[in-house]
Amino acid sequence: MFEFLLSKQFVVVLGPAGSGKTTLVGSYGRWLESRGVKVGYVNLDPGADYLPYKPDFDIRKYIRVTDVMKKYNLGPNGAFIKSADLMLELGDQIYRELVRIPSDYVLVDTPGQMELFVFRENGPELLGILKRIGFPVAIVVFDPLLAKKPSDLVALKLMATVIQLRLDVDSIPILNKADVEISDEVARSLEEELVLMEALSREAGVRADLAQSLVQVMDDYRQATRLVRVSALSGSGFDELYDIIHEVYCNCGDLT
Ligand SMILES: Nc1nc2c(ncn2[C@@H]2O[C@H](COP(=O)(O)OP(=O)(O)O)[C@@H](O)[C@H]2O)c(=O)[nH]1
Ligand SMILES: [Mg+2]
Repeated sequence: MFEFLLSKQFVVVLGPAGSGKTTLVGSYGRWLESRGVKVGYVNLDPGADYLPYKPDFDIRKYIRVTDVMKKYNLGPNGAFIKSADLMLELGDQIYRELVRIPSDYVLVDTPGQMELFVFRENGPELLGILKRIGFPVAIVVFDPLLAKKPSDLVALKLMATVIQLRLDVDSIPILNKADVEISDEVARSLEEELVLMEALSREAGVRADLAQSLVQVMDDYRQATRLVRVSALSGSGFDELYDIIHEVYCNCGDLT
């Protein structure tokens, strides 16, 4: 099951604040290690407090949000934006340090404020660095709070698609916190696209049509269309997560 490629694989973990990125990097990394994979860890969140893993590269060595607040006399929001821009100046340094990580499988934790990483320049810049070193793939972690109704699932897949477009990297949307209950309808819609389409047709107004059309478009253009459920706390779903990441890497599986 665990094959090794010649070049480094980077699994870049993205997602909204609080979705469980940092927890997942720690627990998925331990899960891989317990199966004999030598895992490297990268923290790119300058605002991180506690990390449940030992980073091989930690952006906080160069940039800390609390220091940026003081140095530039900024509030938290301004300091996060400034930190994102300061990261850009560290490109060569980051490249040199990432190349030296002695693992072929590297998990990359990203800033809580996903939009700063994706919509400013540091995200695309970082992905460019990773592509010079090896093969990045993005997993986009969502909280089940964002999956109350079937059209929410379409919105989540669409967000992952936007990330794919913006960062030019294959992205895999996943629903974390599988221990938190979701409605039966949403759970069945996750399993079966026909159920999803049928559920969408019952939603009100323009949203139903829009969501159904988006599903069609994403089926045509995305590699991974199924939404994997995992729990970063219990480790449930990690087998499936590993498989889907692997399928995207080798572009060989049936992901629908
Ligand atoms: N119930 C539950 N909570 C989780 C899970 N994964 C993470 N969390 C919690 O979600 C919160 C945010 O997690 P964190 O990893 O810091 O999110 P990040 O901001 O995306 O890095 C923490 O309180 C975690 O304990 C999970 O699988 N289940
Ligand atoms: Mg985090």
